[in-house]
Amino acid sequence: MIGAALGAASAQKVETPVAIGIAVAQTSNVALFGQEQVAGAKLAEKLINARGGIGGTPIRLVYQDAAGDENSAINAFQNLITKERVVGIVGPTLSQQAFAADPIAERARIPVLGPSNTAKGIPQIGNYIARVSAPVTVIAPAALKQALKIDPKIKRVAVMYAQNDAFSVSETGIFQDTIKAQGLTVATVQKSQTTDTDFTTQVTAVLNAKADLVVISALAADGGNIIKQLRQLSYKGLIVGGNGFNTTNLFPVCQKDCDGLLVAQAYSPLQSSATNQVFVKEYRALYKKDPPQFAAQAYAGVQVFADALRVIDRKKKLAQWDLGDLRTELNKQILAGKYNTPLGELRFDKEGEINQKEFFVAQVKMKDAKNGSFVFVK
Ligand code: LEU
Repeated sequence: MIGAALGAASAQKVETPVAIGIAVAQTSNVALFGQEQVAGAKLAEKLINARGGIGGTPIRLVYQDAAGDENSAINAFQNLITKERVVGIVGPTLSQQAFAADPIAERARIPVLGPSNTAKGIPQIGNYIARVSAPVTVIAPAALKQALKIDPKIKRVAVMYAQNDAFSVSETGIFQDTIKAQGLTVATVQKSQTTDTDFTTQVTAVLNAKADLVVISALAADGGNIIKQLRQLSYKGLIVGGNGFNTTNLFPVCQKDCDGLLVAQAYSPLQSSATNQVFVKEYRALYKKDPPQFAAQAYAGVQVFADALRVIDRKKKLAQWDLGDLRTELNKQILAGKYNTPLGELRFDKEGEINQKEFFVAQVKMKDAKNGSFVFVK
């Protein structure tokens, strides 16, 4: 059996408890998001097993740190696939990493559920790749429209984005299209890197462009510093942040300057479904705070795997499956099913793109320098 660990999946039986891989950022700047994903996944494992797992067989989440870069994500995927022999993977955190690591899973025929990958083109990476994170195309416009509701006089919009990040590039494209479609002017487009810390040049250009709205696509550490420097150099208007701003881990970075930031949400603790209300209650009990979007999406990823496995297990007990066959069947079942998750009712189209109904917008309200919350405005 030791030798079999290195061999082809096709000669192996499924082990129990059923191993599901979690390959998200546990280290690096990207852990600002990954921490929330781990929290969501842990709660899913706890609740699923408390309810009898998969027809009596518990699930076991296997964590591999995918950090913030492509190589770490590739290594995490490889370990999960060949050493840990998981049935499927929830991960990685960034689209930038998904474009590098997902093809490995596709070649090995392991189903992947992207928990937070929102760039265009993720499900199209392969047949085994789906996501529970609504794409930029459906989510980005919401916050921009909310900004126009708050301030209908907005005319000139400055756009900023991290040019070394696939998701930020994808998201800014949608933001820019929406700005034009709303009859507004793109006053300037400023580029930065996710590793930058000084944005004086870009912020100065934004001020010179006399923008009355700034729309930013970046990750949390760089994005938080952009906000701070915009305010330090006296930018007074509204700011819309993209998906990379959707974490309270941003608050220690931009501190009181985070106040007023608008961010679209693919999840709300206020969403009224019974499934969500149970999730919110359990999340609060465990972590003493409301569940954030990235936790809810990671939870949904684990749940989709468990729900799909349950359907398969009813036909033939999981322990009797050949691992390779089960992975293929699981992929099919994921795409065929309908799921009542904290994100609402989910399905997938035949490419693995998520079909989700409800979206929200929240505005940051800072209580003091470091503490604040996302207040839902839509
Ligand atoms: N939505 C981002 C992406 O697709 C990741 C998120 C964690 C900010 O890369």
